Amino acid sequence: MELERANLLQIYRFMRLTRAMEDRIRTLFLQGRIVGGVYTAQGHEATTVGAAMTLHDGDCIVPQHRDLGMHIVRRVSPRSIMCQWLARGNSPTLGRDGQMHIGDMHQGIVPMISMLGESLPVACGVALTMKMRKRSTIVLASCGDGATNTGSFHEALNFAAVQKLPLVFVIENNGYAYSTPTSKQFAIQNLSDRALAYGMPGRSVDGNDIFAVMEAVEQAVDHARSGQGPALVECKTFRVRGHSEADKADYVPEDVRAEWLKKDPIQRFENYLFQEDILTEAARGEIDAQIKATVDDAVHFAEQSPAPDETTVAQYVFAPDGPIAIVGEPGAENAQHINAYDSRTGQPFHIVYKAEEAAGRR
Ligand SMILES: Cc1ncc(C[n+]2csc(CCOP(=O)(O)OP(=O)(O)O)c2C)c(N)n1
Repeated sequence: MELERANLLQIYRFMRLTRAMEDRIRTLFLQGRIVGGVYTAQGHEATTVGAAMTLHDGDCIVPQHRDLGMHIVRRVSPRSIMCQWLARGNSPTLGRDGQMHIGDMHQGIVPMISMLGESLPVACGVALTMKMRKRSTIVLASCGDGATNTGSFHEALNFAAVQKLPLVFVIENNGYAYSTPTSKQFAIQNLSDRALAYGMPGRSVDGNDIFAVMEAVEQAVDHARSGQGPALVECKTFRVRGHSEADKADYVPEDVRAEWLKKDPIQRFENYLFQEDILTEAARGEIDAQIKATVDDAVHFAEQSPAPDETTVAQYVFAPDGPIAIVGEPGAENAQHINAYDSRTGQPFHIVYKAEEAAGRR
């Protein structure tokens, strides 16, 4: 993949912003300003940002709980993300959730399902829709190594392969599912072997190397977009912090941690940019300042935003009666999800079917 200097710097900014947002989220948690759990992905930035960078506008992502980097690449605003973590009334979930369980069909982001693996059959459904509508768009769905041991993961891979869906699976193998190491989860070396078993190409790459991730995911995306069906990429990475901020991760042997810390994805990419004279000390200083200003603004905006209105607590909890369907193309300007609410107005979408369309859909 040939990348312009400007693109490389943009990728660097996305990775840095992802980490800076998470650092601030942790601080807010320690200050008691964020309630609930905080799940971060320090160390995953090459995987999350690199994978999302390979997509086109109109493609769809189905991210998981550690994929803040994918949301950043898809231009979800830091203000909106901070409102979500601080559970403000104008957050994407209108204050009903305080983690990365967010999505926006206008931006082609399907909100994750908290139960591990369950988002993957949904990703199949979105990809099947694209295929049936003869679109050139694809879906990229991610999950952790732990999620690959659920039945839904295997059903999704099988279904996607049989149906030749335009779907790319990205596994973020960070060595642990909570405290369970991969050696206690499965008896194979590479999770990409599972792809081969279902009849789709699979590759395993260094998930801390942005170039390796982008090259492999781009190949998988090209495969899916060209109508040849799904593909899988396993990105081997490391979660530097605990499963959540409540977890000290003392089950990770010190030598394992030390080895991975030497391979920090942002530091590696930054070294490359300096070596190639793409980044200078002055430019890095400017980027530092821009990122700090963006994060400060997001926190300020969220803190000024209203708390959720308690009189609406029972609203938006249950699906409205009627058919559940995506109207329009996922990721397209006109995409609407009948079970979703517009985060800007807090109003449910009003879906009006034309009679003949409704007949065709049911
Ligand atoms: C079916 C199911 N079991 C358990 C959980 C609780 N849980 C949430 S994240 C997690 C660890 C997931 O590990 P992995 O899939 O490797 O992703 P990682 O958190 O390491 O990125 C667990 C056990 C859950 N959400 N769903």
